[in-house]
Amino acid sequence: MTKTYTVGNYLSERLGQIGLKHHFAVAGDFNLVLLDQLLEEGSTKQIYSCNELNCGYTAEGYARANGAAAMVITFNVGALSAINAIGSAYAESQPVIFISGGPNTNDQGAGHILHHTIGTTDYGYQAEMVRHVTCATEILRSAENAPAQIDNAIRTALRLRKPAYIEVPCNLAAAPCTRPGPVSGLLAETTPDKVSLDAAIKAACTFIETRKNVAILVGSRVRTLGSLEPVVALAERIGCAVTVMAGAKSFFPENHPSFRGVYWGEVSTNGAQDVIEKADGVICLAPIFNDYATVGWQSQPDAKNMLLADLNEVTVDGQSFTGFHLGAFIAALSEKAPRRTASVESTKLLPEVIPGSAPEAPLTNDEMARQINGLLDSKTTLTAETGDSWFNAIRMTLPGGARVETEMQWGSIGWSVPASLGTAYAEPDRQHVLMVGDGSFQLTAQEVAQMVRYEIPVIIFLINNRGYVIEIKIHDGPYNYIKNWDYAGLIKAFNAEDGHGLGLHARTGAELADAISKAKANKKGPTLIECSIATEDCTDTLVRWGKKVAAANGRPPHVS
Ligand code: TPU
Ligand code: MG
Repeated sequence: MTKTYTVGNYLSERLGQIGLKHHFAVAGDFNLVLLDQLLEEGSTKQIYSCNELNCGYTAEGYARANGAAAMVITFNVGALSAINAIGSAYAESQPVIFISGGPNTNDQGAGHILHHTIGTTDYGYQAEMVRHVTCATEILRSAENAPAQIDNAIRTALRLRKPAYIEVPCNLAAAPCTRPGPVSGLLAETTPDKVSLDAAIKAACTFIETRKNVAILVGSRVRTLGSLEPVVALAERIGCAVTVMAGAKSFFPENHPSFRGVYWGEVSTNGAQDVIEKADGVICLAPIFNDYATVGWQSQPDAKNMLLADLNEVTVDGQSFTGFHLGAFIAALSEKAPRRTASVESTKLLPEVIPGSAPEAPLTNDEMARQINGLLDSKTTLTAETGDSWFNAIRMTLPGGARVETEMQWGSIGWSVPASLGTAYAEPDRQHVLMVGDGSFQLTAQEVAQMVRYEIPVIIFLINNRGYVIEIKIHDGPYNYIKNWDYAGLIKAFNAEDGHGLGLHARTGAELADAISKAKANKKGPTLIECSIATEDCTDTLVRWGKKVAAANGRPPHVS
Protein backbone atom coordinates (compact mmCIF):
# COMPACT_ATOMS: atom_id res chain seq x y z
CA MET A 1 0.00 0.00 0.00
CA THR A 2 1.41 3.40 -0.91
CA LYS A 3 1.76 5.83 1.95
CA THR A 4 -0.70 8.67 2.23
CA TYR A 5 0.65 12.00 1.00
CA THR A 6 0.08 14.64 3.69
CA VAL A 7 -0.16 18.38 4.30
CA GLY A 8 3.27 18.22 5.97
CA ASN A 9 4.69 16.39 2.95
CA TYR A 10 3.29 19.09 0.66
CA LEU A 11 4.89 21.85 2.67
CA SER A 12 8.16 19.91 2.76
CA GLU A 13 8.21 19.36 -0.98
CA ARG A 14 7.50 23.03 -1.66
CA LEU A 15 10.39 24.10 0.58
CA GLY A 16 12.72 21.88 -1.42
CA GLN A 17 11.31 23.15 -4.70
CA ILE A 18 12.05 26.77 -3.85
CA GLY A 19 15.71 25.91 -3.36
CA LEU A 20 16.04 25.23 0.36
CA LYS A 21 18.37 22.48 1.49
CA HIS A 22 17.70 22.89 5.21
CA HIS A 23 14.94 23.96 7.56
CA PHE A 24 15.53 25.04 11.13
CA ALA A 25 13.48 23.76 14.02
CA VAL A 26 12.80 23.58 17.73
CA ALA A 27 10.46 20.75 18.75
CA GLY A 28 7.26 21.16 20.75
CA ASP A 29 4.10 19.11 21.00
CA PHE A 30 2.17 21.31 18.57
CA ASN A 31 4.71 20.63 15.80
CA LEU A 32 6.02 17.10 16.44
CA VAL A 33 3.83 15.43 13.83
CA LEU A 34 4.72 18.16 11.34
CA LEU A 35 8.43 17.59 12.01
CA ASP A 36 7.85 13.87 11.32
CA GLN A 37 6.22 14.73 7.99
CA LEU A 38 9.09 17.02 7.00
CA LEU A 39 11.64 14.34 7.89
CA GLU A 40 9.71 11.69 6.03
CA GLU A 41 9.33 13.68 2.80
CA GLY A 42 12.97 14.71 3.21
CA SER A 43 13.47 17.44 0.60
CA THR A 44 15.24 19.59 3.19
CA LYS A 45 17.46 18.58 6.07
CA GLN A 46 16.12 19.25 9.56
CA ILE A 47 18.54 21.27 11.69
CA TYR A 48 17.90 22.02 15.35
CA SER A 49 18.45 25.25 17.26
CA CYS A 50 18.85 25.83 21.01
CA ASN A 51 15.86 28.17 21.16
CA GLU A 52 13.35 29.82 18.88
CA LEU A 53 15.01 33.25 18.80
CA ASN A 54 18.22 31.64 17.62
CA CYS A 55 16.26 29.48 15.20
CA GLY A 56 14.80 32.63 13.64
CA TYR A 57 18.16 34.35 13.33
CA THR A 58 19.73 31.22 11.86
CA ALA A 59 16.96 31.19 9.25
CA GLU A 60 17.47 34.92 8.63
CA GLY A 61 21.21 34.37 8.04
CA TYR A 62 20.47 31.37 5.82
CA ALA A 63 18.06 33.47 3.74
CA ARG A 64 20.76 36.10 3.21
CA ALA A 65 23.02 33.50 1.63
CA ASN A 66 20.42 31.29 0.00
CA GLY A 67 17.61 33.65 -1.02
CA ALA A 68 15.00 32.16 1.34
CA ALA A 69 14.73 30.03 4.48
CA ALA A 70 12.23 28.15 6.62
CA MET A 71 11.84 27.58 10.34
CA VAL A 72 9.43 25.42 12.32
CA ILE A 73 8.58 26.10 15.93
CA THR A 74 5.78 25.39 18.40
CA PHE A 75 2.73 27.47 19.34
CA ASN A 76 3.02 30.59 21.55
CA VAL A 77 5.98 29.69 23.77
CA GLY A 78 8.07 29.09 20.66
CA ALA A 79 6.53 31.56 18.24
CA LEU A 80 6.49 34.52 20.57
CA SER A 81 10.23 34.12 21.18
CA ALA A 82 10.80 33.95 17.44
CA ILE A 83 8.92 37.16 16.64
CA ASN A 84 12.01 39.30 17.30
CA ALA A 85 13.90 37.36 14.63
CA ILE A 86 10.96 37.59 12.24
CA GLY A 87 10.97 41.35 12.83
CA SER A 88 14.59 41.23 11.76
CA ALA A 89 13.75 39.30 8.61
CA TYR A 90 11.05 41.87 7.81
CA ALA A 91 13.32 44.85 8.48
CA GLU A 92 16.20 43.32 6.56
CA SER A 93 13.97 42.03 3.70
CA GLN A 94 14.58 38.31 4.02
CA PRO A 95 11.92 35.80 2.94
CA VAL A 96 11.83 33.50 5.95
CA ILE A 97 8.92 31.05 5.91
CA PHE A 98 7.84 31.10 9.54
CA ILE A 99 5.99 27.87 10.28
CA SER A 100 4.30 27.33 13.62
CA GLY A 101 2.52 24.29 14.92
CA GLY A 102 -0.98 25.23 16.06
CA PRO A 103 -3.86 23.93 18.18
CA ASN A 104 -5.97 20.99 17.05
CA THR A 105 -8.72 22.36 14.78
CA ASN A 106 -11.33 20.96 17.20
CA ASP A 107 -10.04 23.25 19.94
CA GLN A 108 -10.47 26.45 17.91
CA GLY A 109 -13.62 28.16 19.12
CA ALA A 110 -14.58 25.25 21.41
CA GLY A 111 -13.88 27.06 24.66
CA HIS A 112 -11.01 24.71 25.54
CA ILE A 113 -8.07 26.15 27.43
CA LEU A 114 -4.78 24.83 26.06
CA HIS A 115 -1.32 24.62 27.61
CA HIS A 116 1.44 26.97 26.30
CA THR A 117 -1.19 29.65 25.72
CA ILE A 118 -2.16 32.76 27.67
CA GLY A 119 -5.20 30.88 28.98
CA THR A 120 -7.86 32.44 26.77
CA THR A 121 -9.69 30.36 24.20
CA ASP A 122 -9.39 32.36 20.98
CA TYR A 123 -6.25 31.03 19.31
CA GLY A 124 -6.06 33.56 16.51
CA TYR A 125 -3.97 35.99 18.53
CA GLN A 126 -0.61 34.52 17.57
CA ALA A 127 -1.33 35.11 13.88
CA GLU A 128 -2.56 38.62 14.73
CA MET A 129 0.72 39.43 16.47
CA VAL A 130 2.76 37.97 13.64
CA ARG A 131 0.75 39.83 10.98
CA HIS A 132 2.73 43.02 11.61
CA VAL A 133 6.06 41.38 10.80
CA THR A 134 5.02 39.18 7.87
CA CYS A 135 3.67 39.85 4.38
CA ALA A 136 1.24 36.91 4.38
CA THR A 137 -0.37 35.16 7.33
CA GLU A 138 -2.06 31.81 6.79
CA ILE A 139 -3.68 29.61 9.45
CA LEU A 140 -4.44 26.31 7.74
CA ARG A 141 -8.10 25.39 8.37
CA SER A 142 -8.46 22.22 6.31
CA ALA A 143 -6.32 19.82 4.31
CA GLU A 144 -8.30 20.74 1.17
CA ASN A 145 -7.34 24.40 1.36
CA ALA A 146 -3.82 23.81 2.65
CA PRO A 147 -2.03 23.75 -0.75
CA ALA A 148 -3.49 27.11 -1.81
CA GLN A 149 -2.70 28.68 1.56
CA ILE A 150 0.86 27.29 1.68
CA ASP A 151 1.49 28.42 -1.89
CA ASN A 152 0.10 31.88 -1.21
CA ALA A 153 2.40 32.39 1.78
CA ILE A 154 5.52 31.15 -0.01
CA ARG A 155 4.78 33.02 -3.26
CA THR A 156 4.13 36.29 -1.42
CA ALA A 157 7.30 35.95 0.67
CA LEU A 158 9.46 35.34 -2.39
CA ARG A 159 7.92 38.19 -4.37
CA LEU A 160 8.03 40.77 -1.60
CA ARG A 161 11.25 39.52 0.02
CA LYS A 162 9.59 39.50 3.42
CA PRO A 163 8.81 36.72 5.92
CA ALA A 164 5.46 34.90 5.69
CA TYR A 165 3.60 32.88 8.31
CA ILE A 166 2.02 29.44 8.04
CA GLU A 167 0.27 27.96 11.08
CA VAL A 168 -0.25 24.22 10.81
CA PRO A 169 -2.79 22.83 13.33
CA CYS A 170 -1.30 19.74 14.93
CA ASN A 171 -4.05 17.47 13.59
CA LEU A 172 -3.63 18.67 9.99
CA ALA A 173 0.10 17.98 9.60
CA ALA A 174 -0.49 14.33 8.71
CA ALA A 175 -3.89 14.80 7.05
CA PRO A 176 -4.15 13.49 3.44
CA CYS A 177 -3.37 16.14 0.85
CA THR A 178 -2.95 16.59 -2.88
CA ARG A 179 0.57 16.74 -4.35
CA PRO A 180 2.17 19.99 -5.51
CA GLY A 181 2.35 20.90 -9.18
CA PRO A 182 5.29 22.71 -10.79
CA VAL A 183 6.89 25.32 -8.59
CA SER A 184 7.17 27.90 -11.37
CA GLY A 185 3.92 29.54 -10.28
CA LEU A 186 5.52 30.39 -6.96
CA LEU A 187 8.79 31.63 -8.35
CA ALA A 188 7.68 33.72 -11.32
CA GLU A 189 8.20 37.43 -10.86
CA THR A 190 5.22 39.59 -11.69
CA THR A 191 5.53 40.95 -15.23
CA PRO A 192 6.72 44.56 -15.05
CA ASP A 193 4.28 47.19 -16.24
CA LYS A 194 5.95 48.28 -19.45
CA VAL A 195 4.31 51.69 -19.73
CA SER A 196 5.36 52.64 -16.21
CA LEU A 197 8.83 51.12 -16.55
CA ASP A 198 9.47 52.90 -19.87
CA ALA A 199 8.37 56.20 -18.36
CA ALA A 200 10.62 55.65 -15.34
CA ILE A 201 13.60 54.89 -17.57
CA LYS A 202 12.93 58.00 -19.67
CA ALA A 203 12.76 60.16 -16.53
CA ALA A 204 15.90 58.50 -15.11
CA CYS A 205 17.83 59.11 -18.35
CA THR A 206 16.77 62.78 -18.33
CA PHE A 207 17.87 63.00 -14.70
CA ILE A 208 21.31 61.61 -15.56
CA GLU A 209 21.67 63.73 -18.70
CA THR A 210 20.83 66.99 -16.96
CA ARG A 211 23.28 66.42 -14.08
CA LYS A 212 26.98 67.12 -14.36
CA ASN A 213 28.23 65.03 -11.52
CA VAL A 214 26.41 61.73 -11.13
CA ALA A 215 27.18 59.01 -8.56
CA ILE A 216 25.52 55.78 -7.46
CA LEU A 217 24.76 55.07 -3.81
CA VAL A 218 24.04 51.39 -3.11
CA GLY A 219 21.66 50.60 -0.24
CA SER A 220 21.26 47.46 1.83
CA ARG A 221 18.08 46.19 0.17
CA VAL A 222 20.10 45.61 -2.99
CA ARG A 223 20.92 42.32 -1.26
CA THR A 224 17.48 41.10 -2.38
CA LEU A 225 18.68 41.12 -6.02
CA GLY A 226 20.79 38.10 -5.07
CA SER A 227 23.76 39.23 -7.18
CA LEU A 228 26.05 42.21 -7.59
CA GLU A 229 26.10 41.93 -11.37
CA PRO A 230 23.11 44.18 -12.21
CA VAL A 231 24.58 47.07 -10.19
CA VAL A 232 28.02 46.56 -11.72
CA ALA A 233 26.44 46.60 -15.19
CA LEU A 234 24.64 49.86 -14.42
CA ALA A 235 27.79 51.46 -13.01
CA GLU A 236 29.77 50.44 -16.08
CA ARG A 237 27.11 51.77 -18.43
CA ILE A 238 27.06 55.20 -16.77
CA GLY A 239 30.77 55.14 -15.94
CA CYS A 240 30.22 57.01 -12.68
CA ALA A 241 31.55 56.61 -9.14
CA VAL A 242 29.86 54.10 -6.86
CA THR A 243 29.65 54.29 -3.07
CA VAL A 244 27.80 51.94 -0.77
CA MET A 245 25.92 52.69 2.43
CA ALA A 246 27.20 51.15 5.66
CA GLY A 247 24.49 48.47 5.62
CA ALA A 248 25.47 47.67 2.04
CA LYS A 249 29.20 47.13 2.69
CA SER A 250 30.41 44.61 0.06
CA PHE A 251 27.42 45.12 -2.26
CA PHE A 252 29.73 46.57 -4.89
CA PRO A 253 33.15 45.03 -5.59
CA GLU A 254 35.74 47.09 -3.75
CA ASN A 255 38.38 46.25 -6.35
CA HIS A 256 36.27 47.77 -9.13
CA PRO A 257 37.76 51.01 -10.59
CA SER A 258 34.50 52.90 -9.94
CA PHE A 259 34.36 52.05 -6.23
CA ARG A 260 34.69 55.10 -3.97
CA GLY A 261 34.06 53.73 -0.48
CA VAL A 262 31.34 53.60 2.15
CA TYR A 263 29.15 56.69 2.40
CA TRP A 264 28.15 57.21 6.03
CA GLY A 265 28.12 60.98 6.43
CA GLU A 266 31.08 62.17 8.44
CA VAL A 267 32.20 58.63 9.26
CA SER A 268 32.47 57.65 5.58
CA THR A 269 35.51 55.74 4.30
CA ASN A 270 37.82 56.25 1.31
CA GLY A 271 36.62 59.80 0.59
CA ALA A 272 33.05 58.70 -0.16
CA GLN A 273 31.54 61.70 1.65
CA ASP A 274 32.94 64.12 -0.91
CA VAL A 275 31.80 62.00 -3.82
CA ILE A 276 28.18 61.94 -2.62
CA GLU A 277 27.91 65.40 -1.16
CA LYS A 278 29.45 67.06 -4.23
CA ALA A 279 27.31 65.12 -6.69
CA ASP A 280 24.33 66.92 -8.21
CA GLY A 281 22.75 63.59 -9.17
CA VAL A 282 22.78 60.62 -6.80
CA ILE A 283 21.19 57.40 -7.98
CA CYS A 284 20.15 55.73 -4.71
CA LEU A 285 19.51 52.01 -5.06
CA ALA A 286 17.24 50.58 -2.33
CA PRO A 287 18.65 52.68 0.51
CA ILE A 288 17.39 52.91 4.08
CA PHE A 289 17.97 56.41 5.41
CA ASN A 290 17.32 55.79 9.10
CA ASP A 291 18.76 57.73 12.06
CA TYR A 292 21.84 55.49 12.27
CA ALA A 293 22.56 55.58 8.52
CA THR A 294 22.23 59.38 8.41
CA VAL A 295 24.45 59.82 11.51
CA GLY A 296 21.60 61.19 13.62
CA TRP A 297 19.79 62.90 10.67
CA GLN A 298 22.94 64.83 9.67
CA SER A 299 23.88 63.29 6.34
CA GLN A 300 21.67 62.30 3.49
CA PRO A 301 21.80 63.27 -0.19
CA ASP A 302 19.70 66.34 -0.93
CA ALA A 303 16.21 65.26 -2.13
CA LYS A 304 16.40 67.47 -5.25
CA ASN A 305 19.60 65.70 -6.29
CA MET A 306 18.26 62.23 -5.69
CA LEU A 307 16.91 59.52 -7.96
CA LEU A 308 15.40 57.11 -5.47
CA ALA A 309 15.06 53.56 -6.80
CA ASP A 310 13.40 51.47 -4.15
CA LEU A 311 12.39 47.82 -4.37
CA ASN A 312 8.97 48.63 -5.82
CA GLU A 313 8.98 52.34 -6.60
CA VAL A 314 11.19 54.82 -8.41
CA THR A 315 11.00 58.52 -7.56
CA VAL A 316 12.78 61.02 -9.77
CA ASP A 317 12.38 64.76 -10.34
CA GLY A 318 9.09 64.92 -8.45
CA GLN A 319 7.45 61.96 -10.17
CA SER A 320 7.01 58.43 -8.88
CA PHE A 321 6.69 55.20 -10.84
CA THR A 322 5.46 51.79 -9.67
CA GLY A 323 4.47 48.45 -11.22
CA PHE A 324 7.93 46.90 -11.58
CA HIS A 325 10.69 45.63 -9.36
CA LEU A 326 14.08 47.25 -8.77
CA GLY A 327 15.75 44.42 -10.72
CA ALA A 328 13.72 45.25 -13.85
CA PHE A 329 14.50 48.96 -13.46
CA ILE A 330 18.24 48.44 -13.10
CA ALA A 331 18.32 46.02 -16.04
CA ALA A 332 16.42 48.43 -18.29
CA LEU A 333 18.42 51.46 -17.20
CA SER A 334 21.66 49.58 -17.86
CA GLU A 335 20.67 49.44 -21.53
CA LYS A 336 19.62 53.07 -21.94
CA ALA A 337 21.47 55.27 -19.46
CA PRO A 338 23.75 58.01 -20.85
CA ARG A 339 27.41 58.15 -19.80
CA ARG A 340 28.46 60.47 -16.99
CA THR A 341 32.04 59.87 -15.88
CA ALA A 342 32.94 63.11 -14.07
CA SER A 343 32.63 61.61 -10.57
CA VAL A 344 35.16 58.88 -11.41
CA GLU A 345 37.53 61.18 -13.23
CA SER A 346 37.59 63.87 -10.56
CA THR A 347 38.04 61.62 -7.50
CA LYS A 348 40.28 58.86 -6.20
CA LEU A 349 39.65 56.00 -3.83
CA LEU A 350 41.51 57.14 -0.72
CA PRO A 351 43.16 54.13 0.95
CA GLU A 352 42.03 53.05 4.43
CA VAL A 353 45.02 51.91 6.45
CA ILE A 354 44.45 50.15 9.75
CA PRO A 355 47.57 50.72 11.86
CA GLY A 356 49.17 47.72 13.53
CA SER A 357 51.19 47.37 16.72
CA ALA A 358 54.20 45.36 17.87
CA PRO A 359 53.49 41.60 18.18
CA GLU A 360 54.20 41.44 21.92
CA ALA A 361 52.32 44.63 22.84
CA PRO A 362 48.89 44.31 24.47
CA LEU A 363 46.27 43.70 21.79
CA THR A 364 44.57 46.82 20.44
CA ASN A 365 41.37 47.27 18.50
CA ASP A 366 43.39 48.42 15.48
CA GLU A 367 45.76 45.43 15.55
CA MET A 368 42.81 43.07 15.90
CA ALA A 369 40.93 44.67 12.98
CA ARG A 370 44.11 44.67 10.87
CA GLN A 371 44.63 40.94 11.41
CA ILE A 372 40.98 40.05 10.79
CA ASN A 373 41.11 42.09 7.57
CA GLY A 374 44.12 40.02 6.54
CA LEU A 375 42.12 36.80 6.98
CA LEU A 376 39.42 37.84 4.50
CA ASP A 377 39.65 36.32 1.04
CA SER A 378 37.38 36.22 -2.00
CA LYS A 379 35.39 33.36 -0.46
CA THR A 380 34.85 34.90 2.96
CA THR A 381 31.56 35.97 4.49
CA LEU A 382 32.22 38.31 7.40
CA THR A 383 29.28 38.74 9.76
CA ALA A 384 29.59 41.83 11.95
CA GLU A 385 27.38 42.32 15.01
CA THR A 386 25.92 45.59 16.25
CA GLY A 387 28.62 47.42 18.22
CA ASP A 388 32.11 48.53 17.33
CA SER A 389 32.27 45.46 15.07
CA TRP A 390 30.18 47.47 12.58
CA PHE A 391 32.77 50.21 12.43
CA ASN A 392 35.64 47.76 12.26
CA ALA A 393 34.03 45.88 9.38
CA ILE A 394 33.23 49.10 7.53
CA ARG A 395 36.86 50.25 7.51
CA MET A 396 38.22 46.96 6.18
CA THR A 397 39.39 46.65 2.58
CA LEU A 398 37.64 43.73 0.92
CA PRO A 399 39.01 41.49 -1.81
CA GLY A 400 36.55 40.99 -4.69
CA GLY A 401 34.03 38.27 -3.75
CA ALA A 402 34.27 38.85 0.02
CA ARG A 403 30.91 39.55 1.61
CA VAL A 404 29.89 41.40 4.74
CA GLU A 405 26.61 40.76 6.54
CA THR A 406 25.28 43.30 9.04
CA GLU A 407 21.82 43.88 10.45
CA MET A 408 21.82 47.68 10.55
CA GLN A 409 18.09 48.27 10.22
CA TRP A 410 16.95 45.89 12.99
CA GLY A 411 20.17 46.06 15.02
CA SER A 412 19.25 43.44 17.58
CA ILE A 413 22.27 42.33 19.59
CA GLY A 414 22.70 38.57 19.61
CA TRP A 415 21.65 38.28 15.94
CA SER A 416 25.09 37.52 14.59
CA VAL A 417 25.91 34.23 16.31
CA PRO A 418 22.94 32.29 14.91
CA ALA A 419 22.94 34.34 11.67
CA SER A 420 26.55 33.40 10.90
CA LEU A 421 25.62 29.79 11.54
CA GLY A 422 22.81 30.21 9.00
CA THR A 423 25.08 31.64 6.31
CA ALA A 424 27.55 28.82 7.00
CA TYR A 425 24.88 26.12 6.52
CA ALA A 426 23.87 27.76 3.25
CA GLU A 427 27.37 28.13 1.82
CA PRO A 428 29.68 25.49 3.27
CA ASP A 429 32.36 26.21 0.67
CA ARG A 430 32.94 29.74 1.92
CA GLN A 431 35.00 30.82 4.92
CA HIS A 432 32.71 32.19 7.64
CA VAL A 433 34.10 34.79 10.01
CA LEU A 434 32.16 36.44 12.82
CA MET A 435 32.98 39.58 14.80
CA VAL A 436 30.84 39.86 17.91
CA GLY A 437 31.17 41.94 21.07
CA ASP A 438 31.01 40.44 24.55
CA GLY A 439 27.68 42.13 25.32
CA SER A 440 25.96 40.89 22.17
CA PHE A 441 27.38 37.40 22.54
CA GLN A 442 25.75 36.96 25.94
CA LEU A 443 22.29 36.97 24.31
CA THR A 444 22.66 33.98 22.01
CA ALA A 445 25.94 32.34 23.09
CA GLN A 446 24.49 28.87 23.35
CA GLU A 447 24.08 28.63 19.57
CA VAL A 448 27.84 28.04 19.36
CA ALA A 449 26.90 24.58 20.68
CA GLN A 450 25.08 23.92 17.39
CA MET A 451 28.23 24.89 15.49
CA VAL A 452 29.96 22.23 17.57
CA ARG A 453 27.18 19.71 17.04
CA TYR A 454 27.02 20.14 13.26
CA GLU A 455 30.79 20.68 12.90
CA ILE A 456 30.44 24.12 11.33
CA PRO A 457 33.84 25.87 11.26
CA VAL A 458 32.85 29.48 11.92
CA ILE A 459 35.82 31.57 13.10
CA ILE A 460 34.45 33.72 15.92
CA PHE A 461 36.28 36.83 17.07
CA LEU A 462 34.78 37.55 20.46
CA ILE A 463 35.75 41.10 21.34
CA ASN A 464 36.02 41.25 25.10
CA ASN A 465 36.09 44.96 25.91
CA ARG A 466 34.17 44.45 29.15
CA GLY A 467 30.99 46.19 28.21
CA TYR A 468 28.52 47.73 25.79
CA VAL A 469 31.06 50.09 24.25
CA ILE A 470 28.71 51.32 21.51
CA GLU A 471 26.23 52.35 24.22
CA ILE A 472 29.01 53.89 26.31
CA LYS A 473 29.75 56.14 23.33
CA ILE A 474 26.08 57.06 22.86
CA HIS A 475 25.15 57.54 26.54
CA ASP A 476 27.13 56.17 29.46
CA GLY A 477 25.91 54.76 32.75
CA PRO A 478 26.29 51.73 35.02
CA TYR A 479 23.94 49.72 32.81
CA ASN A 480 26.66 49.52 30.11
CA TYR A 481 29.00 47.27 32.12
CA ILE A 482 28.49 43.52 32.13
CA LYS A 483 29.57 40.44 34.05
CA ASN A 484 32.74 39.07 32.51
CA TRP A 485 32.68 35.47 31.26
CA ASP A 486 35.41 33.02 30.38
CA TYR A 487 34.26 33.12 26.75
CA ALA A 488 37.05 30.93 25.37
CA GLY A 489 36.38 28.49 28.22
CA LEU A 490 32.76 28.04 27.10
CA ILE A 491 33.91 25.95 24.17
CA LYS A 492 35.06 23.19 26.50
CA ALA A 493 31.57 23.07 27.99
CA PHE A 494 29.95 23.04 24.54
CA ASN A 495 32.31 20.33 23.29
CA ALA A 496 31.31 18.06 26.19
CA GLU A 497 32.36 14.50 25.30
CA ASP A 498 32.51 14.64 21.53
CA GLY A 499 32.91 18.19 20.13
CA HIS A 500 35.77 19.69 18.14
CA GLY A 501 35.34 23.38 18.93
CA LEU A 502 38.40 25.38 19.86
CA GLY A 503 38.51 28.19 22.43
CA LEU A 504 41.58 30.45 22.36
CA HIS A 505 42.76 33.63 24.05
CA ALA A 506 44.46 36.57 22.32
CA ARG A 507 45.95 39.23 24.57
CA THR A 508 48.72 40.33 22.16
CA GLY A 509 49.08 40.60 18.41
CA ALA A 510 51.34 37.54 18.38
CA GLU A 511 48.77 35.46 20.28
CA LEU A 512 46.10 36.59 17.84
CA ALA A 513 48.20 35.63 14.81
CA ASP A 514 48.82 32.20 16.35
CA ALA A 515 45.12 31.76 17.17
CA ILE A 516 44.11 32.68 13.61
CA SER A 517 46.41 30.06 12.14
CA LYS A 518 44.94 27.44 14.51
CA ALA A 519 41.43 28.55 13.58
CA LYS A 520 42.15 28.14 9.87
CA ALA A 521 43.31 24.59 10.49
CA ASN A 522 40.24 23.62 12.55
CA LYS A 523 37.67 22.39 10.03
CA LYS A 524 35.66 20.20 12.39
CA GLY A 525 34.00 22.89 14.46
CA PRO A 526 33.97 26.54 15.46
CA THR A 527 37.00 28.38 16.78
CA LEU A 528 36.28 31.13 19.25
CA ILE A 529 39.14 33.60 19.70
CA GLU A 530 38.57 35.76 22.73
CA CYS A 531 40.28 39.08 21.94
CA SER A 532 40.90 41.10 25.10
CA ILE A 533 41.09 44.83 24.51
CA ALA A 534 40.66 47.86 26.76
CA THR A 535 37.16 49.30 27.19
CA GLU A 536 38.35 52.74 26.02
CA ASP A 537 39.90 51.26 22.87
CA CYS A 538 37.50 51.56 19.96
CA THR A 539 37.30 53.10 16.49
CA ASP A 540 37.23 56.88 16.35
CA THR A 541 34.33 56.61 13.90
CA LEU A 542 32.21 54.99 16.63
CA VAL A 543 33.00 57.89 18.96
CA ARG A 544 32.09 60.55 16.38
CA TRP A 545 28.97 58.72 15.24
CA GLY A 546 27.90 58.01 18.82
CA LYS A 547 27.94 61.73 19.68
CA LYS A 548 25.68 62.58 16.75
CA VAL A 549 23.24 59.74 17.49
CA ALA A 550 23.10 60.81 21.15
CA ALA A 551 22.29 64.36 20.04
CA ALA A 552 19.50 63.08 17.79
CA ASN A 553 18.09 60.95 20.63
CA GLY A 554 18.21 63.95 22.95
CA ARG A 555 16.17 66.38 20.81
CA PRO A 556 13.52 67.98 23.03
CA PRO A 557 9.85 67.33 22.23
CA HIS A 558 8.17 69.79 19.85
CA VAL A 559 5.86 72.22 21.60
CA SER A 560 2.83 73.00 19.45
O1 TPU B 1 31.87 46.33 20.64
P1 TPU B 1 30.81 46.68 21.64
O2 TPU B 1 31.31 46.67 23.05
O3 TPU B 1 30.20 47.97 21.24
O4 TPU B 1 29.72 45.53 21.46
P2 TPU B 1 28.95 44.67 22.57
O5 TPU B 1 29.83 44.31 23.69
O6 TPU B 1 28.34 43.55 21.85
O7 TPU B 1 27.83 45.63 23.10
C1 TPU B 1 26.66 45.91 22.37
C2 TPU B 1 25.84 46.84 23.20
C3 TPU B 1 24.49 47.20 22.65
C4 TPU B 1 23.29 47.24 23.35
C5 TPU B 1 23.06 46.87 24.76
N1 TPU B 1 24.24 47.63 21.41
N2 TPU B 1 22.95 47.91 21.30
N3 TPU B 1 22.36 47.68 22.46
C6 TPU B 1 20.91 47.90 22.70
C7 TPU B 1 20.14 46.62 22.42
C8 TPU B 1 19.52 45.94 23.43
N4 TPU B 1 18.84 44.79 23.19
C9 TPU B 1 18.78 44.32 21.93
C10 TPU B 1 18.06 43.03 21.66
N5 TPU B 1 19.39 44.93 20.91
C11 TPU B 1 20.03 46.10 21.12
N6 TPU B 1 20.61 46.70 20.09
MG1 MG C 1 31.67 45.02 24.28
